[in-house]
Amino acid sequence: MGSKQEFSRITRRQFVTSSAAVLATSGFAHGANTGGTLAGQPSEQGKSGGKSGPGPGRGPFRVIIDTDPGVDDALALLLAMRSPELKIEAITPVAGNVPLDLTLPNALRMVEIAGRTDIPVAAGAKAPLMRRLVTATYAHGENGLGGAVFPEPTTKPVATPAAEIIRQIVRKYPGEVTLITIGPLTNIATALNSDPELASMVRGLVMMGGSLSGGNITPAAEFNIYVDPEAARIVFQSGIPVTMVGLDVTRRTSLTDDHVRTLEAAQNPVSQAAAKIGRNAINHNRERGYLVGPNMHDSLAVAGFLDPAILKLQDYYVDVETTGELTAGETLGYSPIVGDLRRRPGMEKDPAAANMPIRGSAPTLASTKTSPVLRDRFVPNTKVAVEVDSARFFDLLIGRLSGSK
Ligand SMILES: [Ca+2]
Repeated sequence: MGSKQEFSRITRRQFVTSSAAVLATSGFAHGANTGGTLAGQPSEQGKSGGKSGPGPGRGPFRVIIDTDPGVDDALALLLAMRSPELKIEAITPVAGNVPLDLTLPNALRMVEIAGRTDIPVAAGAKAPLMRRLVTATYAHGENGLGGAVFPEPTTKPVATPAAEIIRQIVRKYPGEVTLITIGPLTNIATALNSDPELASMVRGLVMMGGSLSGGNITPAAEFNIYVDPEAARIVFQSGIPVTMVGLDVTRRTSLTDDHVRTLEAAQNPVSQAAAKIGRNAINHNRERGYLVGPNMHDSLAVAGFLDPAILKLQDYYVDVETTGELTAGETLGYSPIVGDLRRRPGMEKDPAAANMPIRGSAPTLASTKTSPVLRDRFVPNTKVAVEVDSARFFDLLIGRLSGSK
């Protein structure tokens, strides 16, 4: 798409979202979660103050889950498929934790285990937009499920490729579909690139990805953004209201032996599968000497969408480092009220705070650029999860997977 066209679209959408975003920030500043609804959630949920729990009778919300299963993806998918609030229009596997020839059958396995073969599974990208695929078998095992073995799936993916099915579903239900992305953003960026109007028809995007407090695959970058930073940048700059559920909160969600024992005790196929994957993941972490985890990164993005009270959100302008030799995939969060350049409390309500310029690196002598200023004003494009109620999260996750909630 043309950059000029893209920019005007972004600007329009961001103006629309910015007023609501300022309200969200002020709600957070008062220690309340009143404005902290996740992108894509209907306004009724916002009015509830974010305190009412999930349950039948709310929704259903149309979602597409883009995923690279993946240990925590598997549990996130099972959680989603056990949640009556969600109308899952499609599951779109992408290369990430392991190659597509594993993430695709792993997604199909989860659909079969949950008895939800009614959900279309559409094969996505085999490689990032502009980079060689880097996988995370060190964390997810060679099969992507931490070594937990399940039968070959008999269900087949639909013929339509992931990016195309995303485009078709969003166009079929304009303004209704929330994208829940728990892998690299290649499929989403491909869909957006194929259809310049698509972003304006997406209700919201809730991602597991990014971090404002250091990475996990490099000191700078979180894995999903690291794998395809160019795709992530397209998403953040698309104008879609984004909720970023990153390492800032997901690294506070360690699965424990107690959780797994609860799953093991529940006699249903989903809890048994989740227990097997969880048990393997815990053992794998111990063998490798990790002090924490395994973290349930992806399940937290799904759970936060189901129950807004699990996360506290704060407005940021988020951009992605794409050119760094060591830092590609780093997410940078700009805010007038956070960090060393922050204003005094309450100042975020003052329009002057929005005059904070968005700065990039100092221009090099070889560059034609003369100023580091990328934008002359602060305009939020992302709600970043900054706090998590981990107990509430695990109550929901383990409750849903074990069948008690
Ligand atoms: Ca994932």
